Parts: sequence; C-alpha cells; structure tokens
Amino acid sequence: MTTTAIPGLDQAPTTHGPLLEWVREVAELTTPQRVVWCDGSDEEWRRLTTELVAAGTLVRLSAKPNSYRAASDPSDVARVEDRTFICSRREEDAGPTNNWMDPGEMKAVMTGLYRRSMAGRTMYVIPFCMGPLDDDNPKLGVEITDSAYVVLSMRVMTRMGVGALGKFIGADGREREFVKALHSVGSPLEPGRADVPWPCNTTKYISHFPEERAIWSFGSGYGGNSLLGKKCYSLRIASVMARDEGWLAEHMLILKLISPQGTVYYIAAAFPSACGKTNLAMLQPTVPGWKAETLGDDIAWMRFGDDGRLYAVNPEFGFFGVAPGTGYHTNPVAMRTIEQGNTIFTNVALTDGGDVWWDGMTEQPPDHLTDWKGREWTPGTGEPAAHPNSRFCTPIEQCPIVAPEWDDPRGVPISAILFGGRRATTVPLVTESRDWTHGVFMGATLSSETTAAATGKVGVVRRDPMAMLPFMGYHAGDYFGHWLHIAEHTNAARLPKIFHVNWFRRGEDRRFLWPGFRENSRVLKWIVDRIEGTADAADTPVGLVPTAADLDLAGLDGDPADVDAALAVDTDEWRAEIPMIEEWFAGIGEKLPAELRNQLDVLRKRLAAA
Ligand code: GTP
Ligand code: SPV
Ligand code: MN
Repeated sequence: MTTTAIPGLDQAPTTHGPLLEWVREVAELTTPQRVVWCDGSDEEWRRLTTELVAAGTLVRLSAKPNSYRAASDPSDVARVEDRTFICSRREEDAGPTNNWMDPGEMKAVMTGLYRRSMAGRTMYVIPFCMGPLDDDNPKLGVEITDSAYVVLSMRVMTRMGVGALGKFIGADGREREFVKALHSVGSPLEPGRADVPWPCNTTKYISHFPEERAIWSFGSGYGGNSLLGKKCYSLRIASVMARDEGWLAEHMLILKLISPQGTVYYIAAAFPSACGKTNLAMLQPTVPGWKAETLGDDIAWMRFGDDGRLYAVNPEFGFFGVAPGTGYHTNPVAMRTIEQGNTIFTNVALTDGGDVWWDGMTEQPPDHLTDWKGREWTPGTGEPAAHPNSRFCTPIEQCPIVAPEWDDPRGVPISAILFGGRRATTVPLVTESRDWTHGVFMGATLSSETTAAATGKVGVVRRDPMAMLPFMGYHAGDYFGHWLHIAEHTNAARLPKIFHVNWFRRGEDRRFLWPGFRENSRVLKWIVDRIEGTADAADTPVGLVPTAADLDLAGLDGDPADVDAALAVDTDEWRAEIPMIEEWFAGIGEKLPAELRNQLDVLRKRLAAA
C-alpha cells in the first residue's frame, strides 16, 4: 500500500514540517488502515467512547455521568520496569539503575516490531502539551498510537488536541521542537481476524532515547507504559532536559497548605508508586483551622525563580490514581472528584447497578459484583474484586479542592520537600534534615517496600532514591550530583527544607502505628512550625525528630504509645540499615558524589556514638 492511499494521512491540520514528516514515516512503517489527527473535542470523545463500548473495551457506567470502565488483558496491568530501557548513546549515561541498550540496536529491534504493527487499525496522532499551554516555552509532544483507550486517557491526563497543536508554530513562525512519542499495542488486525477488547503483545519495550528526546513504546496498553506524556516524557525524558537546563523533574505531589492565620505554604512530596501521593495531595486536615488545596498528585517540574525560590508546576491535567483503598473514609476528595463523572476506570469491579467498586471503597462490600477479570464475585470469593493496581483517570479541574493557581505557568514557591517510603520498621514518622546536603542524602537513600504499581514481587524493601528509581532518565550518580549542585542557584535560606516521612511503620502485631491519611496534617503542621522556627525537635543520629510533645496531637484517637513508637529512632535498626546503604552506594560506582559518602560517614559515626 502506498502511503498516499492511507486515508487521513494527508488531512493534517498543521504545516509543521518535522511533524508531518515523522507521521508519514511512522504510517509507512506501521501501515494502519487510516490516520486520525486528534482534536480533543467532545465530539471526538463521544465517537471514541461509543466505538470502544461497541468493541467491548469499555463499559458505560449508568451510575456516573460520562464514565467508563475498562478491563485490561490480565497480563497487562502495571508498569514493566524490566522492559523499560534508557537508550542513551553511551551506556554509562544510563547508569547502573537503568536497563540500557544501544540506541541503534534498540531501533533496529523495535523497527522490526513496528513494521505493519498497526495493520487493520486506526493510527491516532495526538498533539499534547505537558504543563500550561500559555507557558513562554511550552513543553510539547506528539503521541502516535493505535489505541483509542490511550487517546481518551491522554485527553484526561494532558492538554491535547487543537489547543496544543496551536503552540507548535510560534508567533514568529518558528516550528517548535516536540517530543516524538510512538506507541503501538503490537497487535495487528489481519483481515477477517476478530479483535479482542484489550489488544497487547507478550513482547514489550518501553524505550527512551534521551539525546533525541524520543520515546518508543510497544506491546502494552497500560498506564505508565502507554500514556507517554506521563512517566516517559514528564519524568524520564524531562529529567534529562532538567539536568541539561538546570531544573528538576520529580515524582512529586504539590500541596497548598493554609494556616489558621491565612499564611500559605506549598509543599512537594516524593513517595514511590502506591505510597500515598494522591492521598496527601487531597488532604483534608484534622488540625482545626488548617486548610489544604491540591495542585498535583504525581509529577512536579521545579525551577528557581528570580527571587531565588524553587517554583513547582504540575505538568499533568488529570489524576491517574490507585483505586483500592480510596473511599469516603480515606480520601473523600478523590471520591467527590470522580463522582462528577468524565472518568475512566481500569481494572476495577462492576456493581449490578452499573457502578464501579474496589476493595476498600466501602467497609461493607456489595453482595455481588463482576470482578476485574469479568467473573462473578461475592464477599466469600476470597480474592480482591479489583486489581491492586486498578486506577481512576479523572480531570484535575473536577477536584473540589483544586488550588486556583494550579494552571499558572509561573508555578508555586515550595517551602518544604518531603521524601517518604513504605517502611514497616526503622524509619521514623518524620525527620528533618540538618541542611540541603543531608536532605539530598535522605532522598538518595530513600527506601520502600515494592507495590503493585509495577510488575514483580510486592513487599520487598529496595532503595528508591527520591522515589525516582524507575523514572531517572540518566545515571543515578549524576542525578544526585544535580540535586546537590542545584542548590548553588540560590542561597541556603531560600532553599526548601527537606524532610523524610514514613506513614507506614508497623507495630509488632503488624498494625500501622500511625493512623495516616487526614491525620498526616499533624505532621505537616509540625513541618510548618519548623519552617517558622516555632516547634522543637530532638537531634538524633538520623536527623531532627519531634517527640510526641512537639506534635499537635489534640483529639487524636489511639494509644499514645503508638505515636512514641512511630517516632522512635532505634539505633540497632539503623545500624542494620548501614550495610544496605553501603551496598546501594557501592552499586552507584564512582559517580556517587563525595558529599553523600561523607554523609554516610557522619551517620555511621553518630550511630556509633549513640
Ligand atoms: P501512584 O499513583 O502509583 O504514584 O501512587 P500514590 O503515591 O499516589 O499513592 P496513593 O495515594 O494512591 O496511595 C496508595 C495506597 O496507599 C492506597 O491504597 C492508600 O489507601 C494507601 N495510603 C495512602 N496514604 C496512606 C497513609 O497515610 N497511611 C496508610 N496506612 N496508607 C495510606
Ligand atoms: C506510578 O506507577 O507511579 C503511577 C502509575 O503513577 S503509572 O502511570 O502506571 O506510572
Ligand atoms: Mn506515580
């Protein structure tokens, strides 16, 4: 088939030369049945949802307006870290924490996979922008995909369609650069072959070409593997841009806290996948008089302003949140966001009344459900009804506590950065770093138990520096160096204070020592008081830790001994941590900054003296 014969290819709504050329090249390689240039309109949404309902990919929910449930292939439910590659020109630029393949070799392999991979399907061209459209330097991208589910999800998660495309040619007529993001589910539809509701391929590659700012994804339709504006662009590629240009692209929520006096504090927090970012971003404080608003729940781009403060922007447009555990008792703000509709749910259960349900949504499960695999489910079934990594995909604008400034291209000035993990032992509820370098050490040695957000074993403690282990687009040692050197952009007094938190410490009976969720506002209040210099802390070997008396615990239910246990610095547990940190640092190799080695020496000495 000659490419001019591919319907739609020549109907490009742009004159952007490099974009036209690339789309033609991909169409020639993948040979789709037709090409659709996505405009992001309501009409397009209606057309694609109608098609996907007919195809059995989506079920329209009768209980929520304009909302749908997708069930993936049971093998395609999470990010695939072992199939994720950083294909920098030099292997050492990918570093020891990333999979690497030579870019030429990877392209040869993947070109083979993409050849005719869209046969019988529609190829969608999605122009999108990460971050506000009216930024002076908008961060543009185009995702080419053969998945209509991806088009719909990208409409929720990014600013896509005509608004984004309008930015591709500047006011001066210059053709702007954009990230080329190619995605195929890898399931060509040969004539006469019936489609399946969730096409995908057992061979999967999530590849990044950092020097070229390009992404090639094959074989998966799921979240972080297929919505390429999210982890692939806004973290892996953007972290490389940020290194080159002197800013930070981080796996962080952005929260606005308002004190009873009306003072505003913006906080950014990095927790690994499925460790509480969305929940903290939507916090409803229990401490009287405090209010919170949300700006983002997963990714922050941060750069220094003229005033020397660090300003954060959320590049995303929607929330792709973990469903299980989300309910009116834990995260009512998320519930009220999705109740408004316009939401796509993936791998959750269906109720008999045309609604969705997942484990932990309500205390009492419904009597009967259709589980995420389409099977009958009753409370006695003994298996979760929803996949542990099932998700809701919903517009930020619907969030009842979205901060009015969430879309401001100037961003918001960050007063505190939190690093947190899921640790049953050792790590106190909250620890303040002694200075920026110590804070970077806390981030660089952050650890967490693995979760269902990625394929692989769940519950294994691993180092997850700055919650970026799966998302750093370059060498971890260089990344730590970047964090250290970025402080030279300003003076120490203007830098955010860095804290280490752990909501997940457990008692001997395995129950959580800290109630978490809304009660985390008590920890945030202490953090603000530290910024203002009005709260105390004990100087411990690991940093500055409050005692229970330093926290506002008025009205907190539960055993006070649990709070003491959550705050305890157990020097034996920490001594056992040292060899794990040593091993982690040894694995980074000679690019590990000397400052971090020194911090480890200090920790070792302080523990020895304790
Ligand atoms: P990603 O979207 O994968 O990046 O996850 P996330 O970091 O946004 O995590 P999320 O807020 O969705 O929380 C993940 C799981 O942790 C959910 O099951 C929550 O119910 C649970 N969780 C969140 N905050 C807390 C907390 O303070 N305490 C406890 N015990 N669990 C929490
Ligand atoms: C995460 O895993 O950190 C997520 C979900 O936010 S995904 O989009 O799949 O990366
Ligand atoms: Mn995430």
